[in-house]
Amino acid sequence: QLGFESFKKVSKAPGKENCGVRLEVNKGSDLGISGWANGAYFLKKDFPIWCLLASGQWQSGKVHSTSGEDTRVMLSDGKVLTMPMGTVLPANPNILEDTDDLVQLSFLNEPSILHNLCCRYSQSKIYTKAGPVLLAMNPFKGAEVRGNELVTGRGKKPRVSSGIYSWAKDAFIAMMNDEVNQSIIISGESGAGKTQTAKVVVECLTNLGSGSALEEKLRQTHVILEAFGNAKTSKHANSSRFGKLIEIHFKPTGKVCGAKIQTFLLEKMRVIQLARGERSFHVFYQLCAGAPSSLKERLNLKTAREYNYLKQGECLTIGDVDDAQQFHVLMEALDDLQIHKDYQDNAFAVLSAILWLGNISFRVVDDKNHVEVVTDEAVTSAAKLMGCNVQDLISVLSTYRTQAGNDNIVQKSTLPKAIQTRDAMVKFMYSGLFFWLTEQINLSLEVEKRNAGKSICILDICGFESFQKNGFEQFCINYANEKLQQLFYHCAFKLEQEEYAKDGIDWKKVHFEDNQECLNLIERPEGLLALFDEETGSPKATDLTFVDKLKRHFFVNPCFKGKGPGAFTIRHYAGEVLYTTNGFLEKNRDTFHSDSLHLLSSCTCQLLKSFVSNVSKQSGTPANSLYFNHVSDSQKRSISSNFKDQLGRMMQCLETTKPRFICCIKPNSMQCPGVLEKDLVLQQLRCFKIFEILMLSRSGYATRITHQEFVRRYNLLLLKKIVPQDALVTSIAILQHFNIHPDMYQVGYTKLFFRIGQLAALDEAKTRTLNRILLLQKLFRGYQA
Ligand code: AD9
Ligand code: MG
Repeated sequence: QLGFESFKKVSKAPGKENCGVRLEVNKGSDLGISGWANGAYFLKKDFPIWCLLASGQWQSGKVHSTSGEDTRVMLSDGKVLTMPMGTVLPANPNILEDTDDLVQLSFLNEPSILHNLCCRYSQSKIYTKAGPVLLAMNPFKGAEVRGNELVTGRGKKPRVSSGIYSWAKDAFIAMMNDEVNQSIIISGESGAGKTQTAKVVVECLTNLGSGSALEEKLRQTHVILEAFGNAKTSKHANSSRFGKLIEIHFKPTGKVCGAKIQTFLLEKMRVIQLARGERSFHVFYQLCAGAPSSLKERLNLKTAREYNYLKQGECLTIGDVDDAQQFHVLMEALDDLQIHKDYQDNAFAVLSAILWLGNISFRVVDDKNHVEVVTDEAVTSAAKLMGCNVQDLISVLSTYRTQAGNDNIVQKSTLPKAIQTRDAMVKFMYSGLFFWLTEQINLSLEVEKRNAGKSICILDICGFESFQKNGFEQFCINYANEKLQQLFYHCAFKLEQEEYAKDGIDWKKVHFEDNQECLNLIERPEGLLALFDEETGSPKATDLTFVDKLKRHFFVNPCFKGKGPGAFTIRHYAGEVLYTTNGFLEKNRDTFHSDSLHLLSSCTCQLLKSFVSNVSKQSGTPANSLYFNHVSDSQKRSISSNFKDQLGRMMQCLETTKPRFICCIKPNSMQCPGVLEKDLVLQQLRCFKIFEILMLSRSGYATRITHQEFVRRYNLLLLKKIVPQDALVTSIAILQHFNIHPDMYQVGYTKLFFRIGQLAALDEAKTRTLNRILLLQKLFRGYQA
């Protein structure tokens, strides 16, 4: 994998006598044990190998004989084949078959890595480390089969697999030792398991911080946010249609002391528009199916199939999901988080009002397509639930004002304009409700006042999406994923290698292709977003003129391709996506009329009123705020510009922490337990650049620590104190005292760099020494007594 290089010295790899050697390459750099793998070294009789068959599949076998360029191999099924050079790769000894860290593999090649993941997956071992990254394979089955790797938390029933528990513990320990806020970024495509993994991580962290009350509250938080923010898409029946950042705060002692949730990127379009086979947010169906009869009566609730907004997707139920029962689970969660019953009623009234607004019909009254609102149950129910006058609602929906000199002229709306006004109001109401809920949840989670402690945040956003038809929403989601991927590459490769260079360390540089080109296409000053904004602001522009503009500008851009009228493709890090621009400009404008805002502020429904005051609050949005779902006329900012700013802020926020990454992998597209489609998994591993990360981990130094910190932590291990108190000198003395092999670390100008796992050995020695000291003290006290 590193290419061929000549070498002059071969030595055994320490501790790996059976499966590896070290090379000193002519340039003087040290390649580590994988360096010899691509030579013909392994092509000797009976060596285990992988063969690339004509079908494109890798099959295991062993070397039978070699002659010239060709190798005779015996496949595992007994067939003997002659394989040309380059189609045979070395396989790992069986003992490494299900190692829990891929860095441990003697041979890092695609078939070996896939084989390891397959073996582990078949044993329900879903978490595997790939150097600094944790891979999580979606088991598509319940918690009871989380495998035979269960751990017991502090005094709690075992729930979580040790693979993820110890990984989360590393973040916790790093926060405690290094006193740096940590973040855990969970990525993966839609349905890969991000949200479930986020829940498991939260459980581990609250458990580590002995916060069982908070853990329970956070569990109820997931229920509420999933009811209001998840929906069935064509790919995933419980897809998150928003992003969330969960901050867990700890006291300096390590005890959990509170949490905060920020939600963002809510796909509010889903309330008004559904693709076939998809559903709106779960809560609507839950409310219709599960509301007790008194509530049903108060809200004048019908069944889901009677509402236009819900029935347009032609999909009202999900497999064996019982929406009515889910409603009771939701009510319980709202109660547990102490959201006042009156507020709950208000929130359900807003939901019911939204559904009735969707049933309002318009009558065309002239040949110019002007409309009037049909005065029926829909409009009267909506007005009643909102707490406004029916006539006021009718006039906001069917008329608009223009200014002629000093006069306000009221004109009738056309049908599209009336529908747009109504839908904009609905989107505003729903996103307002969602934001309000997040605030309520936060009130309940802040169990103790913030203190001088640190935090760990967990990020879970909508995964990368590529449907047959992709619109504005997919563009936003994929752009957000592109940003996260950039942070991932940045942390995993760029920063890592820059740090080696800065500290004067020798290492083998690993080249990788990042996604900067795609982000440039989207973000640079003359890029796609800038052109999008230009068109959005131009009254004459249409979706078609927008695509034409893109085609002209990005004619030669390798990440962009124009596709027929009104469509284009972007080559994302995770594959090419075809976008159809129908509705792009209008969605981006997101016009929300000030008349609608006035109407809502005059409603007797307190919740609706508060949404309006939140908009004004938002004009002075704090720098670290992540919400941006309310947009009004007055702000005159397109959704995409807001989106870009918010993403930028989110990135800044994450960059102040030490990010760690969990890459969720979807093993098959049918969402079946136990099935692993190798090509699908391989494609995801390639997107995450797992192979390159492993190469870097192998040749690099995963752990680093300043000389001062190292001395502070391990000085007590030195029996004889060193007199000149230079940190660097003391560091080296400690290393020598413990006979740490020189291959396992490098001494930089300011820091020590260790290979993976080395510091753990020192930590163990420290614990042993401390225990001995404690025992001696005890004995001494006993002796004195
Ligand atoms: V999306 O981007 O929000 O569309 P996610 O969040 O990546 O997506 P999710 O976590 O919701 O996917 O997982 C998808 C489905 O896989 C879940 O509904 C579960 O049925 C299943 N899953 C995922 N992870 C686990 C797990 N650790 N244990 C059991 C799991 N089932
Ligand atoms: Mg999700």
